[in-house]
Amino acid sequence: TRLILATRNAGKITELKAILADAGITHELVGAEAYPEIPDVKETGVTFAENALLKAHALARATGLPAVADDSGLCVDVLGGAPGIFSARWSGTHGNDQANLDLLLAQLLDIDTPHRGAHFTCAAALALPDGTERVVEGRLTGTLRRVPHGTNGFGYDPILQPEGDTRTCAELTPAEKNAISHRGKAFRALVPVVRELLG
Ligand code: ITT
Ligand code: NA
Repeated sequence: TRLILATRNAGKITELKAILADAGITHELVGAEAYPEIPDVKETGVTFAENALLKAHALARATGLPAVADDSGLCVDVLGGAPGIFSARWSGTHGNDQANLDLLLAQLLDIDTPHRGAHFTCAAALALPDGTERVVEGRLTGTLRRVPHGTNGFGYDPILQPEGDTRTCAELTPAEKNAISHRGKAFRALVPVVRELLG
């Protein structure tokens, strides 16, 4: 049976397909781009979990199929957790990864702090057409580099260096990133729930 990936972010879809398949999920995984007639839901939540649930419910309701959604972002210690849930639109243009990253680096230069702690958070939500819902979270902690490195991944990957590594997330292979990432942790935690509710 089909499991909808309630996201239009190509970087997430690539990672989710690998994470869920590696965890033994055999459902046909179909991204939201297969349903262009379904409008994007307004992300009006104030937490990652709320936004992930909004996106999962919208797709499950509109398709009549189970849906999983990912709401995620980068939380910077010296910025009080910003960009956080606003990570995808930090520069003003939703989904402009380069502009978002450039603005964040400029803001950190302005602050000129040696404190470079940050983490990625991912909320992974599952919603069924009947309204059943579950949500779990995962985190990847590290430090922010001053200069972007690497070309793998997406978003803020070129500046986040995971704790215990000397490379940025964009210098990891996809398998290395998925093994430690916020998204990998959240969706691996969601897999038993998918099995319990979908079989
Ligand atoms: P959907 O709502 O369609 O899923 P989106 O890109 O709008 O796509 P979010 O609102 O969850 O999704 O925004 C997530 C942003 O956080 C994304 O644009 C990245 O900039 C950042 N982000 C999340 N996970 C990341 C990762 O693994 N590596 C780098 N940046 C990440
Ligand atoms: Na969001």
